[in-house]
Amino acid sequence: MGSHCESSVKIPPIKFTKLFINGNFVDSISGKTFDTIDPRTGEVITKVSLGDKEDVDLAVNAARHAFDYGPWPRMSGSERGRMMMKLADLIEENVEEIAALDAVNGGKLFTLCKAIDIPGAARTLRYYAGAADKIHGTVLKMSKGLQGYTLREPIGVVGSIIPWNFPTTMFFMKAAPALAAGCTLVVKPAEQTPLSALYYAHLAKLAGIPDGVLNVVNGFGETAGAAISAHMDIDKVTFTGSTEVGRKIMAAAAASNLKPVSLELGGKSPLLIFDDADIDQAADIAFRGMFYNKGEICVASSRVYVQEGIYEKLVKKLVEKAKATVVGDPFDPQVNQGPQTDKKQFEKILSYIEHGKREGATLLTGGKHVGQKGYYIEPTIFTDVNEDMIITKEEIFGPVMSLMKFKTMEEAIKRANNTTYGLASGIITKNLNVANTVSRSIRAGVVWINCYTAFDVDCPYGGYKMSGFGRDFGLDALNQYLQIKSVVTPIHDSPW
Ligand code: TXE
Repeated sequence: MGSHCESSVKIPPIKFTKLFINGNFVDSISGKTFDTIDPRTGEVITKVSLGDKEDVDLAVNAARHAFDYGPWPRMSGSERGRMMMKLADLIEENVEEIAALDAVNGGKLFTLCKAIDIPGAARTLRYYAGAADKIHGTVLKMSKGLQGYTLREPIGVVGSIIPWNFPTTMFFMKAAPALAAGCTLVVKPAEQTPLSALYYAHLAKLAGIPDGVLNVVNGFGETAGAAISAHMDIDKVTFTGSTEVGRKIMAAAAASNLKPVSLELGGKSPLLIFDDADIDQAADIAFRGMFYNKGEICVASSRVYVQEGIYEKLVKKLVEKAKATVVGDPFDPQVNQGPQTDKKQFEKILSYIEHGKREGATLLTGGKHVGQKGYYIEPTIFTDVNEDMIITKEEIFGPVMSLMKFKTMEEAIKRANNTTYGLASGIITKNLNVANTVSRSIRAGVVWINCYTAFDVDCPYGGYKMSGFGRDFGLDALNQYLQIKSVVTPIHDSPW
């Protein structure tokens, strides 16, 4: 395990720390702020305005007004698309600064934020910008002397409640299709990572997106988040986060105005590696699948099933990779794994590791925190585990892999499906028939064959079972921000 390196990149001054409502940065009504923390040290980066229910009300009023009377839903799709393209350009122009915000706020590797997350946001905006002028209904040749057509209209004011593991990706995964559809939004970033969201609000204004269309309210889940899910004037909520909070959001939506919700909740995703796999490639895929973004990724391949013929060799390779991982400052280009996002997650992960040891699993490598300060944890691999153990059942959301051995494809499918979750899965094999059979048998929203975490904006992604419902990315996501209106008219004396 590598050392805890020191930072070499200068953190830019933090420019935006207030709430963004109706096109302006404003203090919260209470005037209260909260500390946003640097997970490298546990120290305060800056204070950010603390939004509560009253601030959510203001933001919803602005979004409502912008939707009911403003130009955004009424302008042509190509005009909306043009502003979204402009926003994408502005993001790219500021990539260094935004990447530094996500790295210092979320403990994410600076180089990856710069190369993947932030350019990915621009790409997501452009994808949906291109779709904005292609939203149309169908003409219905009806029976009984009727003729009809459908309109696909924006659903209205969208509440977006997002987590901290991919602050940028999550922001645009929800906002880009909603904006393209003509919706207006109130976004609540996670309390751990508000900084890049505020930067995006600033850029949206520069791009010409009208006031009130995109509002950002920082705050905690039980207050600002709960106010969004229970709001009578929000027409849809999109959420990514824990299963527990997903339940609360759905209940609040049902108890208020029955707004539709889409939920992307956690996972405990299986990766099945068959005997015919190339061992080096399989080890790369499995390791990256689990330890990417320090295991704080909802699709993490946290249950790795290896066929018995290659099990010993693969275990050895994975342990070597874990030991070679440099854990340290996410700004250092030599570092492979930064700190966990916050103290709560850090403690939760360490307690799962202790639990695993108590349950009788064998700790092959890792298991300890790294350094004297900050939230660093060694890449950790357990073996001698089974599906009844807590560490194999529950989402740990940190750098902890469970490795298991299987004999037959049928056994692997059964064990892979032995989970309440169904977000993602993977298969590594050269046998096309095995790949096809397994991909049809696994109950999960994504199946990656001979790859893992292979995301792209044009590929829809979301959960089966308790991993939630609804899809982010792809044109399917756009549909979640649209509703269909049927228009019907009699047609008289037509011979057809
Ligand atoms: O999630 P929360 P937490 C999982 C992961 C992690 C666990 C807990 O296993 O260890 O959840 O993380 C807002 N009404 N995932 O506690 O609380 C909150 O402010 C409305 C998986 O951080 O679900 C934040 O903006 N909103 C996951 C967002 O919900 C509420 C990503 C997510 O926080 C709320 C993150 C409430 N009552 C965690 N309470 C994934 N699927 O990628 C909280 N929030």
